[in-house]
Amino acid sequence: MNKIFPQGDGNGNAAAGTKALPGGEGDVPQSLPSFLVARCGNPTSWIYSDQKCDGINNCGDCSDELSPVTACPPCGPGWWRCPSTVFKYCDCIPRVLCRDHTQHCSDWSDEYSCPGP
Ligand SMILES: [Ca+2]
Ligand SMILES: [Ca+2]
Repeated sequence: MNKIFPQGDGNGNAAAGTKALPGGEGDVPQSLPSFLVARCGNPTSWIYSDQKCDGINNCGDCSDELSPVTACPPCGPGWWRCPSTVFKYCDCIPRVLCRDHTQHCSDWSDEYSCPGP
């Protein structure tokens, strides 16, 4: 990924180039422009802004996906709205997981209500 890092500290030393991955703890990206960064419900966790409302649970607690906390739009046409049983998703799952004979919604609606992909 191409991310912007600050210049040296004025003494000719390049700033440290190692950053924790998004979702990591402790390394708050204060050097990044604020529009690139979104905070999770856990203030020590952060994600890149484009990971907000993308359907994937990047924060680990879904604070990047759940409305009204994050004010995400409703599930898109390729998604089925339900309480996910899969850690990776939040309140929408990809419709390809519908009718695959595996439970992905806590109410089983992916197998019984969802019309399929
Ligand atoms: Ca996300
Ligand atoms: Ca399923």
